[in-house]
Amino acid sequence: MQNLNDIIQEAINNATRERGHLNVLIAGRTGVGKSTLINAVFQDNIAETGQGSPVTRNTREITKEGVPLTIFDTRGLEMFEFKETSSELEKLIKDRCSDRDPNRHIHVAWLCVHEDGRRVEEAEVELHEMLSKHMPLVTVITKSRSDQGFQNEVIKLLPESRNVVRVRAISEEQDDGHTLDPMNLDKLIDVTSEVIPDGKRMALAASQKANINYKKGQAHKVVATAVALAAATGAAPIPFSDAAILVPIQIGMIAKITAVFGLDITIVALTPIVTSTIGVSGSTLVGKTIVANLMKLFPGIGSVAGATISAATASAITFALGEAYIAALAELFTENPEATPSVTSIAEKLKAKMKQAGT
Ligand SMILES: Nc1nc2c(ncn2[C@@H]2O[C@H](COP(=O)(O)OP(=O)(O)O)[C@@H](O)[C@H]2O)c(=O)[nH]1
Ligand SMILES: [Mg+2]
Repeated sequence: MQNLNDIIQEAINNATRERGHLNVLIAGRTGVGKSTLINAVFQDNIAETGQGSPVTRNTREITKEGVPLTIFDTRGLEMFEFKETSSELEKLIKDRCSDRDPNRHIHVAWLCVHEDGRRVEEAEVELHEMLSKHMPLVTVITKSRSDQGFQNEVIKLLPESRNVVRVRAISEEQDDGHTLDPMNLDKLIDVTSEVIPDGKRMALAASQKANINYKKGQAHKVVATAVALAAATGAAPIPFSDAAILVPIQIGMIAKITAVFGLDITIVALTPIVTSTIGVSGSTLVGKTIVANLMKLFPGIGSVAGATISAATASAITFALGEAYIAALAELFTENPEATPSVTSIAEKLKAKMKQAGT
């Protein structure tokens, strides 16, 4: 029988590997709002607080510990010096995109043009052609407040764009006293998700803070996979004493949901969440205890018929646990999108959600 710590560590390794790493290139003239957009969309104000290092004269690579994202922030792509900066950038892109490790490829580019100017420059047309040869390109119209046909013009002038999205990254006070709220940042995530490789969606869900529903959607997929696995193990009724085979599936699911929400997936962070909800301590050898505890926590769901658990019960408990965890995290993130919830608050919220589901 496996030690709980080992099961949690294995779940963390799998979740980290499956989540992978996303690389986003953000291009556009100085002042169009790239840094503001990055801070509004991604975790932890990464443009301000992240580690930046120059990779070409005009491109910075920005990362932040714990966020599975690298941003390539390009500057100086104005007409002046354009040819030179563009070919340096293309060299970097080719280099990264031919790397054997897909975690090093640049998976998507956002080309930012601002609505104030209502102009697309020749340099931007060329840049869009160059970028779209190597990766899917989404054109972002920043500082949107009044379209006046500009979006259609952008679609015409930058035809290789996979999508054109109008966004507003920060709220804006109008002269007449009312404010325009940030706009379409969630849509930008949905549109980006459509063009990146499947395997990068967990990393996108984790890295961004603008679209809680997107995190939920990716987490639901994790639950569906775990439920199918649980059902398969229970295809022949599981003798109750062997019910521990469900435990790695469920802890694996918890780790992946944690990863999708962009939370810390270290043993220190995950162990209290697992142990406080299922009521065993870290050094406990996992037996039927955990499953028995889960059955107690969800009294309404499934039952032990004689000495066995059916496939239906195995998947029902797994589903209830996964959905309770998603509901708990979604609520914490909705209440406070800027802050990372503490382990204690997560464990408490999860227990409350499990109680609701069980009654
Ligand atoms: N009103 C408004 N101002 C914005 C928006 N996005 C950026 N800005 C402002 O535009 C200026 C340039 O933004 P910045 O992010 O530094 O541009 P960058 O040079 O492309 O990184 C700053 O003063 C921002 O506050 C927006 O959505 N609405
Ligand atoms: Mg900037």
